Amino acid sequence: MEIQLWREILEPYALAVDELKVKFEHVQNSYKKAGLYSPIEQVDGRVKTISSILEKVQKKHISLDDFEAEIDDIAGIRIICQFIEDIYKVVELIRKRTDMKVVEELDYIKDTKPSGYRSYHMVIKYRVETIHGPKDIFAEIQIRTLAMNFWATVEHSLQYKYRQNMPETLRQRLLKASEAIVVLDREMSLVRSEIMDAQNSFTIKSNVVADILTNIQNLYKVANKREIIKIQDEFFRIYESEDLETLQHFAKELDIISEGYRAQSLR
Ligand code: 0O2
Repeated sequence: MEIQLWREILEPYALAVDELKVKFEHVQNSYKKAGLYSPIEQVDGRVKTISSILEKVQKKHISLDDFEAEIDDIAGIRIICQFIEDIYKVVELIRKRTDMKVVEELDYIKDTKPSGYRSYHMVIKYRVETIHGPKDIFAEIQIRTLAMNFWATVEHSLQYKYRQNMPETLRQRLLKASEAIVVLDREMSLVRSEIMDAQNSFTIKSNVVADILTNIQNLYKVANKREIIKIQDEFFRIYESEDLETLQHFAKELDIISEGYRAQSLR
């Protein structure tokens, strides 16, 4: 690789990161729009810096000419989940996709690294379209819980600070913290269904409220003001009662009223 060309070489990887981020964020939003609990909480992405690539090339004794084939995390996506169960749902979801091919899977949750690092890694082959034509590249997807991410972020900074010379006391402390994360994730899994229910209800309620407000806004254009005020007062009354079922029923009735006005205006 000619060093002066590195920006150009990394361009398809930047494109892949952008595309993959959009795709996984779309998955997250699709769940939310459907009023469903999303196994994806957050999506991040980055292209490995040239200094980090050079470091890996040196560490792994890779020829600079082969780095694209040998380093599979030049494009990196991180998917953060709330619960361990969500990680395996996301893994299934990725396995089923037709726009990326899984070429390697490493379960560092079941086989925790000696450092205490836990995450699910998937290496995918992904095609990007460049001005020079299509290019297949590797990308690494790291899937972990919020708690695992907290640990990995802190540990990564310390690794960077101490390189190979992390003091033993600190290393032991990080291992202990990693074990605490295992317990925390396990405890959180026990309340998962409660949390999912709460989050589902919240998403459903905000979707229903958004639909009602859109309908009321549209009614202002066609219905008389007295009727709209009556509808609005009824909405506030039901909203304050916090009864989701009644709110959903009200939304359906409002749909029928709006549909009636729409049909009238077309005559
Ligand atoms: P960065 O800065 O995250 O981009 P190996 O050297 O064989 O152990 P390899 O081939 O680099 O590992 O692949 P592996 O093990 O799948 O690790 C790839 C990435 O996983 C790392 O990228 C880290 O992001 C993360 N990772 C792996 N092990 C650890 C760990 O012990 N602690 C933390 N915090 N993260 C880890 P890089 O290359 O470190 O760089």
